[in-house]
Amino acid sequence: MALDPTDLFDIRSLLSDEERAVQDSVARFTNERVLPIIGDCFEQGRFPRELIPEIAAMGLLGSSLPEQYGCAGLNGVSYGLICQELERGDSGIRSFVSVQSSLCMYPIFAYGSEEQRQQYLPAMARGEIIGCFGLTEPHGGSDPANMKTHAKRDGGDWIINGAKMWITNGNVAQIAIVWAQTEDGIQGFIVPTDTPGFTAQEIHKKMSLRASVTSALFFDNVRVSDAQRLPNVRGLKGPLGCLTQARYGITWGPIGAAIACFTEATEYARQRILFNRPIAANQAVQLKLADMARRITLAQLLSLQLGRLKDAGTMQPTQVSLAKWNNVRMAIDIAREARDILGGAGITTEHCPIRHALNLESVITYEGTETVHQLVVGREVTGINAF
Ligand code: TGC
Ligand code: FAD
Repeated sequence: MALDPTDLFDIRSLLSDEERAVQDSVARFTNERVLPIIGDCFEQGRFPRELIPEIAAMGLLGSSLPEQYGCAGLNGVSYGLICQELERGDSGIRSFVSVQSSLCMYPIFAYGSEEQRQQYLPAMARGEIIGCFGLTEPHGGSDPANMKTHAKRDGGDWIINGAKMWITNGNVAQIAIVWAQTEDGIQGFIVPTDTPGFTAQEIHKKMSLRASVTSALFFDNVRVSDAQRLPNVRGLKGPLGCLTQARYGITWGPIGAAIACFTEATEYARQRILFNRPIAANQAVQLKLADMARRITLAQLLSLQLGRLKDAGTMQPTQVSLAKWNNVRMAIDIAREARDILGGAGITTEHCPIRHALNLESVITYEGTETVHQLVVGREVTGINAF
């Protein structure tokens, strides 16, 4: 029996019926709603906001959070498959869902008060309130411990000053989860984006993640009440805990981007006739395609096992770092190689590899650069901190 080139080890057979159903419904959404428009969105530098209600109606926002907050209550593997199928469309669509789910809803769920959960989570699951996550600052994102943005107590309020940089959804969001230095260490605040003193400025001229909104945030004496502070976490482990959730999803997403590029390159290579035969008949091209299939298979196995560890409650941040490093590197290499197999045709957005390759330049940088994740793994295996 012929094998599925995008699932050579029949990893789908390891999924539950529910996980397969989630994957199929998101795959359908990507095929029918994302793929027909995404090349134009990328070219125009436009995030397709019109998809938000459908994404919400499918239960993709905060999908792993409990049903009592209006969320789908899915497991970690299902969340991973959602990321994979969305990023098969475009990293920008997956980014939107990652930020809303893992970086905004998750901290409200994990570190927020019950009132905050009730106030925000159901509306965020419905897509009526969109969030952004402000951790990175202009002077350097890899070292968030060196944060300059600060919040000072003023009676029952807090006054926030500072700036954040490269913030996904910044100009789309109604609330920002803002991490700020306080007298008691780093704390998180839910800041409505219409609060006086808050400004979001969209970043233009991007050559990557063009179908996503990226912004700089400025805080000029932004006053929020203590009820807007996330009460149940202090210190860098707050934002890093959110990053672990989002990075987990990002280990899956690039598998989708890689599958899209691999599929397009394979079809093209079978049809493109040069020297009187398809270019796929050349050993040099087959080696490239076989290597893509090998690397995709390994990444799929890595993420599935990571998801099973997550669902068992034993997943460790170092494991997430290794998988983020491996899977994003796998995808960016495949996207570039696929672009090459398409020759000149590969440089236009008529074909997906160049768009994915450019997007993956962001994915390999955000949520911890490749080097940061290599050093996390290096620290684990040597016991020596190289940061
Ligand atoms: P260290 O000072 O040792 O630890 C501080 C505390 O945090 C705990 N911790 C973690 N907790 C949960 N998850 C993790 N991954 C954690 N890593 C550390 C740690 O146990 C400690 O807790 P405690 O109780 O002892 O205080 O910090 P470190 O040396 O581990 O961190 C250094 C380093 C470089 C790894 C870290 O700063 C880092 O990861 N830097 C990269 C920053 C980053 O990834 N920024 C991403 C910004 S958000 C983003 O990019 C969104 S893009 C989204 C999209 O559009 O899809
Ligand atoms: P820097 O930290 O300045 O790093 C520059 C270079 O130095 C990198 O190559 C890095 O690997 C290297 N380096 C740093 N430290 C070391 C070391 N110790 N040893 C060796 N090499 C080192 N942030 C958010 O908070 N929220 C968001 O929603 C968000 N969305 C983003 C969306 C996009 C499209 C992009 C591009 C970024 C986004 N980010 C977001 C920011 C992202 O997390 C940061 O870009 C990333 O953490 C790296 O920070 P930096 O850009 O300041 O690079």
